Amino acid sequence: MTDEPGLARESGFSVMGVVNVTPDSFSDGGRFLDAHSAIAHGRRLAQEGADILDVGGESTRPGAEPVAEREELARVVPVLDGLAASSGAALSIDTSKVGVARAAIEAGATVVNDVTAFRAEPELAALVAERGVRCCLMHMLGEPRTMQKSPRYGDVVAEVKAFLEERMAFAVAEGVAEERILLDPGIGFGKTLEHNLELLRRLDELVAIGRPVVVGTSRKSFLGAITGREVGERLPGTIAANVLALERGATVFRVHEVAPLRDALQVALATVRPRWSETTTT
Ligand code: HH2
Repeated sequence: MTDEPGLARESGFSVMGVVNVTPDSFSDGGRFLDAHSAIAHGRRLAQEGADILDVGGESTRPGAEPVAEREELARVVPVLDGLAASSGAALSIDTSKVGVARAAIEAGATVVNDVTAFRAEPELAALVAERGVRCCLMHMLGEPRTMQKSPRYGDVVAEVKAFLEERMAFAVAEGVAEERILLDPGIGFGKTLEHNLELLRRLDELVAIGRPVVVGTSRKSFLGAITGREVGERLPGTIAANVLALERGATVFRVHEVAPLRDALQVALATVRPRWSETTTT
């Protein structure tokens, strides 16, 4: 953990609330497409205890079509403006485009969450370096349009780890301070059910890289594959996956429902790392 806003909760973990301003996101597409409802949703998540709000204007669900930069900007900038003025949470921009990230940073974003880890637009690394913001580098095999078409690995954890180390080295070579980098295994991004479970089971191997690990399991299809639940009924599965990730050392949790996750993570953390409960209970 660092001492930066949004990551330095006394509680020992950070919750990243998802604010999708898209017509087609896999679990909440179209619900918050107009800026007013997206801002109201983000505020609500912040009130529930989100440390970071991750604002996205392009869906990355399997099969999603790319969005033009102008459209992505029109979706996210008003929402970031509104949340910067009123939410009190740190703001993250979920984008792979340097133009969108630049405008988002102008509007107050201090985290660039790039699911391509600077592969789509490598110049994004220099922007992150120059502005001194944080970045989240995520693993994805292939690209959203095709990533779920028979993904294959030898050792999924070793390959994801090598990828994240290589991307981190690239970012650092571009001038990004190492302490501003977060890493994410990319649950559901070019992975089968078994790959996702193996990554969660051995998450400590990614934590060993030495940077905060972000996990995004919320409502994802691997939970549906196990439980048979529809996308809106996957909160219990989401909680289980996040609690296990916390136990293995993840510190940032990207979720659609903040309040129940906070409670679950607080209890889990008090159990596995008792020193945290000493500092947060009276
Ligand atoms: N998952 C999604 C999007 N962005 N970013 C990170 N760092 N980690 C993730 O696991 C992750 C992410 C997909 O979830 P969602 O935003 O709900 O859906 P969509 O991409 O369809 O908008």
